[in-house]
Amino acid sequence: FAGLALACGASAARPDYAIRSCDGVVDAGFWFDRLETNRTATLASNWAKCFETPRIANFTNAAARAAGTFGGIPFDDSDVFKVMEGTAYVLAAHPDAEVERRMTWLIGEIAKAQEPDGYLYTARTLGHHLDAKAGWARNMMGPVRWSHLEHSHELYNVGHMYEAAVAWGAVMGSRGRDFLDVAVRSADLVDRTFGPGPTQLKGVPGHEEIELALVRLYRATGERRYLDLARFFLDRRGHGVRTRDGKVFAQDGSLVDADKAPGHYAQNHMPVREQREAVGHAVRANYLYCGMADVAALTGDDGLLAAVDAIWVDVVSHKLHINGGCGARPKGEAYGAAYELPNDHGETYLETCAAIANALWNDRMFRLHGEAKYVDVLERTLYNGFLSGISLTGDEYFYPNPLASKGGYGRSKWFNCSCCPVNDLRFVPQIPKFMFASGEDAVYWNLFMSGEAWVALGESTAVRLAQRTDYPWSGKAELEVLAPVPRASFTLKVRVPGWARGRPVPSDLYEQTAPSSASRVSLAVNGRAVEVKVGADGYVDVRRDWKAGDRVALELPMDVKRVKAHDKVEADRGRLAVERGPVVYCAEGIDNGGRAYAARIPADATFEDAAVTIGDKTFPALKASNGVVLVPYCVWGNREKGGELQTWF
Ligand code: FUB
Ligand code: ZN
Repeated sequence: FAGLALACGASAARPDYAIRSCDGVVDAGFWFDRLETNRTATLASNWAKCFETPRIANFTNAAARAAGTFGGIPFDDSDVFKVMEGTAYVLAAHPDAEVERRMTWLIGEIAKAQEPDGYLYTARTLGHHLDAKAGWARNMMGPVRWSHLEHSHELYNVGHMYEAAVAWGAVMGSRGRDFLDVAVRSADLVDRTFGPGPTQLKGVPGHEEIELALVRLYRATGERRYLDLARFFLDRRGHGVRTRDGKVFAQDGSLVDADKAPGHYAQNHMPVREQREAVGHAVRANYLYCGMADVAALTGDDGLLAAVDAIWVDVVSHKLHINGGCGARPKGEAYGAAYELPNDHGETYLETCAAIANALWNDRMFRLHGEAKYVDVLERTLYNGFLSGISLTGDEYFYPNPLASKGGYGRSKWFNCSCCPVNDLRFVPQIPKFMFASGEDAVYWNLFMSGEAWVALGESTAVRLAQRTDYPWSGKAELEVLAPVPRASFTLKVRVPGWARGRPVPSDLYEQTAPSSASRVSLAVNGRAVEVKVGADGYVDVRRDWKAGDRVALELPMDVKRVKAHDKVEADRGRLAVERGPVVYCAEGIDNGGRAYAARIPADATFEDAAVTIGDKTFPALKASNGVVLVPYCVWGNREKGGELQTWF
């Protein structure tokens, strides 16, 4: 690792993320239900749609070189890759010969669809760019390869392919080599084509994704060129647009209105190292920030680190919706200005993909810095603005996730541009890995979900941990040490969520109106109380020699909290939101006589426990003393389609 850091010309010794993720298995409770629904319903619905629409046919047609047969949008290839990535994760835990056969067949078709030099982009292979009747989708592509990168998604698509191939390789071992070979052929072509050399192209992907994917491919293959290429793409952004005093200038030197500046949409307005604010298309942005964190971690590049740290502060201080969603503006699916946080359907966006990318980014920020504030943002996103994106049946989806609606908005089975449903499929199986993490001499207990994991400590020690909890409906969670091998002297870092300490987000963007309930957090080891002294990193440290059978009991007070937004947030001014634990509550028309949008709850209302039944499940609800019924925001819209919604009262 030291050699690697030196070889990168690292400015600090940062050989990789300081903290490692752990593969966990969730086996009961809240997330188990969602994982099972993902496996049994979302997977099938995604595959069916990819077969019904031309998405998979585009690959089989490209494999047969059947020119003129392309259907859909050029970035539809990425939907298939995301489905394949999600399927790989599902198969890892639940082998299924039929699904494995389908994957193997499709990988074969993709390999045939790939052109001999490694180019893979079915729209061009099928000649869609030459089809005069093709309409707007044809204009997404330039006349020749890589000539219209702002919109072609040529690099974005293969980025998702690399992620799928790495996932498949991890599940299948040497039997997964075919897909990795496709990825390597593609990455080698991209590496030959783009780079600093005099004959190489200098363009950047209009939609980031390949940067983080190249890092994954580097990790899977050990091929250093892929990491260098990721860094090259990062460093090429913003080239040609000069900045002075924070102002943006066009290439001819004229001052440009920041919002209309060329490149803002794709974070291409200034070099990434100079960027300090989140701008533009939110999915692109959040994938970019993931790539910046990855490259910073692997190279010790402090310039990238400073930029991504500052952008994170900008998002959590000014641009994060209460549901953890990102991207306030429907136009351009983009981040808005500071405190521009509209709530209503049609006025806000909060794409499910942006929430997923936000979660992936915050996991990386946590692994860079080891602070619980990043997990607070991750958790808020998971339980609210991400999860709302999928129906409880697992086969209907939101693309935008508004916080209020006058009616008429509901989930759909699919979209023409269907990036979100396929992203859900690949993201849900990754959630268990956020449960625990490990540092050199510490285990981080980050998220509360029932399940087990092996946690590696250093190179030679592993600990098996299990947790049991009804979180997020109960604040009690119990951790059991199942197997320390061979020794287990380490610090258990117990996260005390910001919401339990009067700090719902790591900024002053939202605040609770009641005093902090931190004093009522309790922690015990083997039945003996431990002082709850939360460190500056957001954890209570419990250091001891751990042995099998040790038990840690955590209890977080699950009071109903009222939350107020910063005064500068016009959309929320004079309003309060209601939360309990990590869960944001909302009012739906169906529980409130059809009217929820204009529902009012007095600021001093009290709440009593209630329940709603959705399908065969019962969910906790709240009944305000003036009669308004609230349900967890993530389950809204599951009983009535197109009903009214309100989250800020
Ligand atoms: O451009 C590909 C995907 O389509 C984006 O990530 C989504 O926001 C949607 O625009
Ligand atoms: Zn999406």
